[in-house]
Amino acid sequence: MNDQQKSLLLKASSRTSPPQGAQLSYGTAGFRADGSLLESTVYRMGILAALRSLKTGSVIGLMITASHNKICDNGVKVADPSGGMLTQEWEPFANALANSPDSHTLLQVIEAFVKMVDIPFGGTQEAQVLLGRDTRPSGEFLLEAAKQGVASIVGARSIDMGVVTTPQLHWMVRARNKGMEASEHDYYVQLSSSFRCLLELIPQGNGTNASNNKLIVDGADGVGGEKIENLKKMLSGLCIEVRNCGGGELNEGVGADYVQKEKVVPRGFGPADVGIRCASLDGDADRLVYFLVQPNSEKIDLVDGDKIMALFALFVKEQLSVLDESEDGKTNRPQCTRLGIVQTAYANGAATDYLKQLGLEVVFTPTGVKYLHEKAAEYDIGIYFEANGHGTVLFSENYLCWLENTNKETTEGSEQQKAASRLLAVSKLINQAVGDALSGVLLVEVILQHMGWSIHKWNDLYHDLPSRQLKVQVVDRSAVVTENAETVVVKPAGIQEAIDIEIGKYPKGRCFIRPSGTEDVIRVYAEAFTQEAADDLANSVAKIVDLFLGSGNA
Ligand code: G16
Repeated sequence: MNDQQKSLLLKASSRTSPPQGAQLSYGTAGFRADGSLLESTVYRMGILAALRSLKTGSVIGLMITASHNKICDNGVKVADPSGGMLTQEWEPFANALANSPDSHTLLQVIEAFVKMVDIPFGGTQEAQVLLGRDTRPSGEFLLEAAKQGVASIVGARSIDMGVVTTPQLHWMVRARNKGMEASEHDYYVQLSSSFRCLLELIPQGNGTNASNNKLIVDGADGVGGEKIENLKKMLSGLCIEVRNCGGGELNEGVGADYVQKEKVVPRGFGPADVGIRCASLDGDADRLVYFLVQPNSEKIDLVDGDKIMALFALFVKEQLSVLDESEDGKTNRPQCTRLGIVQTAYANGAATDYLKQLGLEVVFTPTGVKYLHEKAAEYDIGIYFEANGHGTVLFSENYLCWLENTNKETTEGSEQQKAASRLLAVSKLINQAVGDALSGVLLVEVILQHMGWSIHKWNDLYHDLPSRQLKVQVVDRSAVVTENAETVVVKPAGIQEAIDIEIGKYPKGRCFIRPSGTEDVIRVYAEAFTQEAADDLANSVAKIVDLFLGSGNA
């Protein structure tokens, strides 16, 4: 690093410092805290994104969002060249940057890291960072902080993509690095054209009637509602009504997180919606769940991320079995083709059993798209979903090449060619960078039409075991350390044994705890044979958490 760079960094970073006494940590999906505390963190992530761009020679993304969190919170997520989450190898550097107490320490941290990973400085290479934000009021000033962070690195420039969904920004980063057109309009064009292609490939006789084509979307009063309105203009074959489009408070009694955790109707929905297919996005539109309003009740029938995954898996499996048979009846598909299903401990036990009964390979990772995505990318086709509605379908480059060839080489209009075309269209429709509620909605809708299914038929694929999720406030959530994809607590000593004793009291009981990486709480998940038992199990384990780690409030 030359002197000009050093003095630029010192001068620019002396303007902001981290909030006193706060220990910032790169969590499940980047940093999250009250928006007013994040100026220095976002500024510093601007520096990190610019350095990452220099190191990789690729475009990097920086998204300002706190997704499902309450409106006063904000956060920052970094998108790597592939469009996926920032490589985990750089997370310790992100933590060190965010927590450097002053500009001199910050400079030392940067100098040491630049040397360690050998970042090319002062060359002709230009660093480029795409910036985006959701609709939170603190987003505007935090975006300025990000711009200044990028500008603190000589040769780096930021491009402001404005208010976008998180998956749109990730998609843009991926597209730019592949040399493709990457505006918001290009995103809508890709989604709508691949959706149309899948509609055209629906077997004759299938396809739902017009009255079944109505979908009501809850936009969580976030960025997704407006974006789905834009997408809608380019679609035919689907009637979408959007509610909670920004007029009310973000994520308050609305959105995918609320609907999935509370299992009640979101604001703006009611008895008139009974029988109609409904879907909820979260605040930055990277999660999607479906639901049905129950008659005479506040409750809903939830069709969560697990069930979306089951639908996608069935469709992909159906296409693979067609491809298995060549036109002369011999096996056609490459022997090595692997379809993998990735879940977390939050997956309902009934969902996992169902997927295994289909003969699918099911594996588990800790919570967090960064873990699921990495695992799913090991397969030719990897489908990952969290029960909370975050997920996608990944296709390996090799497998896509094979599909392209099959599409060209098989007889025009044959079943094999149609199956290959469908999978190719799915790979373009569903976001390859990260879970995306907008592309998820379109894939769900077209598969339901392909199958000729109502949401009821889809929901009946299997029946969820009753479950309950709770949050417990504790003094220090980092005191909880877990193993085995978060199913076993290894610290504090003795807590797992106490949880096991509770679980033993309930037939089909399952329960785990883990520290949240996006909120300052311990999460408790319980599953049992009846709703009452699941509630009791969750409540008694919440008391154990309070006893061991306590706030004294449980
Ligand atoms: C983020 C992650 C998800 C994770 C969720 C909750 O979602 O991307 O993978 O499931 O946080 O994480 P935790 O339980 O650690 O708080 P989002 O939609 O909030 O960005």
